[in-house]
Amino acid sequence: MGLFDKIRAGLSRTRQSLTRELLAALGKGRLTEDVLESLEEKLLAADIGIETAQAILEGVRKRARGGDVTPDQLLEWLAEEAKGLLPELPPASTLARHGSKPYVILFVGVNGAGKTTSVAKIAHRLVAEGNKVLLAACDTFRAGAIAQLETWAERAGVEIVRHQDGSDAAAVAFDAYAAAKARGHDVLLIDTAGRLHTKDNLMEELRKLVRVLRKHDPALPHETLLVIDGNTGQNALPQFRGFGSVTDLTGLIITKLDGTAKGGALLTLSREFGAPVRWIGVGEGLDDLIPFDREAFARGLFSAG
Ligand SMILES: Nc1nc2c(ncn2[C@@H]2O[C@H](COP(=O)(O)OP(=O)(O)OP(=O)(O)O)[C@@H](O)[C@H]2O)c(=O)[nH]1
Ligand SMILES: [Mg+2]
Repeated sequence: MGLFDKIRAGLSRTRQSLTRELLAALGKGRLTEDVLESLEEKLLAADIGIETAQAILEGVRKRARGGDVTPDQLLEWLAEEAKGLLPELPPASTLARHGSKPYVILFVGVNGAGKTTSVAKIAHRLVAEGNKVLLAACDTFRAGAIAQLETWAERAGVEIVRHQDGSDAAAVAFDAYAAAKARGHDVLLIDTAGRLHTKDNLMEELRKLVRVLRKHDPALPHETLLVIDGNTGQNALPQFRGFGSVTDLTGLIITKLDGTAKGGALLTLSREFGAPVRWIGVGEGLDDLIPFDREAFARGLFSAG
């Protein structure tokens, strides 16, 4: 499956309910104020935020110039407007070629968001692109977390640096960086424990990890990705603020889009959070993480079928 087909398949739940509702709201194809209002309701129901929905519809209103619109035309316009709201980025999969070796990516997020799986999926992809990848098992908190990452490392065919359960996560990160440097790894991916952004002591632990890592190099980590469960929708805003107060978030990973009809929230997250979506998760397998592509995403959200 190509990138576009995968994104389309991953978004099918959101798209199918959204498209059906939008076309029902369009009725006879006249874009009256009433129809626009009910289109707005449908966008909001897909968890697209109010400002984002209004911006999209304002674009559609201008394009329609008071005339009629066919269902296909409406979807096309919606897709184009949605795409225009998303930042244009270089593809995420080239992220390891930025000249820093090892290139370090830290994964953070609340419990069960999909951090460990995303680490494995990105490792898998980077290996396929010819990179030597190392994983740091910095979730020393949850029982079984290290073993879980080891299993994924085996599947992805990469090495891992680990200490014992309950050990200091910052020390693992420090050692992993030294190991990556010494052994010539291109990329170091750091898995961390799930934590609630409201728990001060846990957030302090994360702050410490970053501080200790920076003893190697103040530019570390090169990226910090906040992993968000797609089912959280727009409610992810407090998570973004909480984690963002501890470390500069460079991007988002939205997981589990395959299981939610709230995929529209991604438009708002990307636009209003000020950190771009870099990857989206559309399944549990190693191949089910896709670099975010605004064109494919917008069309995957707004198209028939
Ligand atoms: N369907 C689907 N499931 C996913 C996706 N990403 C992760 N999962 C599942 O979500 C569950 C939690 O994933 P983990 O990667 O363990 O999450 P985590 O953030 O590391 O969890 P903690 O370490 O406990 O905080 C697992 O059952 C994954 O298989 C996705 O994109 N789609
Ligand atoms: Mg985990």
